[in-house]
Amino acid sequence: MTEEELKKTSKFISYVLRHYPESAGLVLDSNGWADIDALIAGAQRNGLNLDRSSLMHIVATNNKKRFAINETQTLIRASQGHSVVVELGLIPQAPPFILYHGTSTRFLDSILQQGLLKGNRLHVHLSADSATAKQVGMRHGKVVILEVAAGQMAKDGYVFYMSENSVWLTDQVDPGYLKII
Ligand code: HQG
Repeated sequence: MTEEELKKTSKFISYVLRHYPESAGLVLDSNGWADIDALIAGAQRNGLNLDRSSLMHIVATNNKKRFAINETQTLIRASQGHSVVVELGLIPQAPPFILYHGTSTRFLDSILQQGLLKGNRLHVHLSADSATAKQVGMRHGKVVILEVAAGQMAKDGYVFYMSENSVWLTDQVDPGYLKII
């Protein structure tokens, strides 16, 4: 596969494992796992040239380590970013004092009023460093980075998780914990 094909296929896998498994004829179990052979067949039906070795290559080289494989190498799931309801079995973890969220300036008024909301996804996504937050925010337009007082939130009883690929997750962030930087 060319770099372009790898990227396109990786996006397809994210899409089906996070949002629309039925579009590839997949059923996720309650923990978000899908059968690898079924995913390969579904990708092929959607015109992608995927086989087991290229799938394993995509999983191993994905720049954000977006996908996890089970021990017997029969199942695959996305490590975060779902809109379908799955139980990832994440264990609450004490966050660093400060986390970051990159977003677009066009969302700012709403965010400063309502706080960060998870929208369609299962969690609000936060980054451990501002450079990552900048990249996340740039996907949406003119970027603005918010500092999140995660340490204070934890003291106030909010729960944080870290996904298997090191994205910080929480349910919501009230405006009082946000600061534009
Ligand atoms: C914004 C990528 C208005 C929020 C990234 C964001 C991440 C509000 C957008 C993962 C709002 C949702 C998730 C409010 C939040 N009013 N807008 N009250 N609260 N928003 O894509 O965090 O590459 O669903 O700021 O790296 O950008 O796909 O979330 O701009 O980890 O693996 O609503 O996706 O990972 O956008 O990104 P998204 P996100 P992958």
